[in-house]
Amino acid sequence: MSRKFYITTPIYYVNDVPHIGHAYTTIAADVLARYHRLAGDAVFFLTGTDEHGQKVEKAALERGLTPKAHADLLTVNFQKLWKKLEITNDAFIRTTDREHISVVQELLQKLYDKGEIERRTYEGWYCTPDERFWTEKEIVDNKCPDCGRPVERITEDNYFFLMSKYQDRLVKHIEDHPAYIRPESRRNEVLGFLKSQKLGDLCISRPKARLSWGIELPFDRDFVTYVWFDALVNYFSATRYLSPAAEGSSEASKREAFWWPADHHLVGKDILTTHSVYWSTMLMALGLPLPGNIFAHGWWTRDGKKMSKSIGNVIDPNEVADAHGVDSFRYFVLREVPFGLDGDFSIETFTTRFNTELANDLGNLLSRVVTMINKYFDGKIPPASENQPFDKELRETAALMATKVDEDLSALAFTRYIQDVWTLVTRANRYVEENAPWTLAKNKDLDRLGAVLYNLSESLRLIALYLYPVMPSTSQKIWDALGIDKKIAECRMDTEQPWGKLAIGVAIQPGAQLFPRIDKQKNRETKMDMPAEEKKQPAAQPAPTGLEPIGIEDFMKVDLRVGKIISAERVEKSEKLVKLKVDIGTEIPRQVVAGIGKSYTPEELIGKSIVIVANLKPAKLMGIESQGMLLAASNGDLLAVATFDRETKAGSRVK
Ligand code: ME8
Repeated sequence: MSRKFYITTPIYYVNDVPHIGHAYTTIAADVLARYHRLAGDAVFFLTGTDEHGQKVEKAALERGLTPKAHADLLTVNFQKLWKKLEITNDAFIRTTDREHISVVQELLQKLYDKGEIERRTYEGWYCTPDERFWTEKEIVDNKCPDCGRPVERITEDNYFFLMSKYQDRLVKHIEDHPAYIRPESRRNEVLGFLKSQKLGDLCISRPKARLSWGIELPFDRDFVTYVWFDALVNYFSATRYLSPAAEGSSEASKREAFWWPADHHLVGKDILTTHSVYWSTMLMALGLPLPGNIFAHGWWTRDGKKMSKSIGNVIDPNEVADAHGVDSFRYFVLREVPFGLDGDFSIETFTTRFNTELANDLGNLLSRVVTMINKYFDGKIPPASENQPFDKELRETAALMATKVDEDLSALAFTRYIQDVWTLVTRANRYVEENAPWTLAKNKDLDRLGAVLYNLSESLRLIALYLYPVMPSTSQKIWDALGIDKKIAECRMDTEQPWGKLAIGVAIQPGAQLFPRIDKQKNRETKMDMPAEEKKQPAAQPAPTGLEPIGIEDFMKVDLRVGKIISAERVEKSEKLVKLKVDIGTEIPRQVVAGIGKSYTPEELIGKSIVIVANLKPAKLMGIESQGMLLAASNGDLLAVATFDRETKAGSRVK
């Protein structure tokens, strides 16, 4: 029976385009998944998108889309990026999946029936963008202590998960399981917090009147569940319907039992509390086993600054990968910063690592070896006929690397892992100097030259095997170049590990240079190392929406019409939605439901000439059909509806 290995990334919000931070967690998870597959384990690697809640609803509204239509569009950005970065996730979960929703409701009902959820009246300060309540003591000048935006006083009934009663059990679990929260500094932080403060209960509902975009509570249809309750459950729900079959059986309960609990949840330090406190106590209340480990890695900045769309300094992984290759990007993010610490991305450091470590150390090693095999051995792997002290040292370095890397990855120490593989790269380069193969060639000592080149080729075979989880394409290229007719992805580490597996006499297949050096000029041309301000202008055109540019023919598919608002009324139980009747020149006016109720009174709207998307498929908002959409711009919290500066006829086309 194979060992199982279940690894997850956070599910990312579909309110923005993916950036280096999202790529970082996902690449790290991919390296572990690939390594464990090589080790022969049964692997389940899960990633996905978090699609409910206020943030997503707001982002959708700003684009004038329904939340689902918006999520459908943005989730593709993540899926495409993962494909490009050669991420081998076994499944991609979306929290709008029917099966996920049903598991969330099942678990909510179970907790409710067990008395773990209670209805209470709650009064507090609410930060809408962050979707959370704050106490009087926590707010600063009527503003959210986290994001600095104004908070609102809200009194409402809500449902609470009785989290506080699990405080002691959670402390004990963390203390008894030293690997539960990693790295150590984060574990101490969580323990420090849990030991010094009283844990509150967790409000896990939102009244539909305030937020409709969420999973309905099965025991009270006036509420949806808090987005974090929904999101965290993804790790569990996926085992039922997205996991690989468990030992031949695809039955949901068998799969759940086989895969749950996860071995690692990889997360950024920003969401450690939700995972270590909310998720752990939710699982305790449900009577489910806790994951093996929650690893909170550090935060990436750009040239020492926080990345933000408004500054224009966000690193787009697509851009780096397109300019310099996927593998070098994967290599850099894991090599540069020890997993767990904060890191800074600068194109200068990227270029230096690329040119010295990838182009010089590794790329040149391969090209020297294959060039000489071509020249002196007719392009065939020469026999290893001798055994001299340097040879022994090289083999010992390879053996030592093999024992160390396993420990490194068990500790999620990616940087150390790469460094340990590099001890063989460095040793092999020294071996070249020590043996001076060009002198051997000049002296016609072909026996020794053959042995030297065999040992170097064999070292490269092993380097590629171990680098494969980090740099899959490069590693395969090295094997191809050495004439090894196998896919690393289909190999087993233990069979490939022994020294001497490289077949003698096989024709090598030299390919293109692995890592052509980057010159600074090229970076400038691709705008990768320009200061953020300089770069912002030209990049800004298609970037703000995160959507791909379209041609005029696509734009013309949107039927925009002048619409005159003839009636307007608020939708019951909603602060935001307004039901409009709009004359668009047709016999029957259109009914349009728009989320502009916080910015306009119905009276203000009547008589306005606005822009309507007239060929949008009808959608239901809080059960009311909307037969079109109006255009509006977001201006902070206030929306501004697009109107005309001259009298226009209802129904005229807007182009
Ligand atoms: O928090 N540096 O989603 P999210 C390093 N949907 N990592 C970064 C980063 C940065 N600058 N920026 C983002 C959510 N990340 C929730 C998660 S899970 C049940 C729900 C990575 O789109 C990092 O992994 O805001 C971080 O934890 C995650 O993206 C947050 O992604």
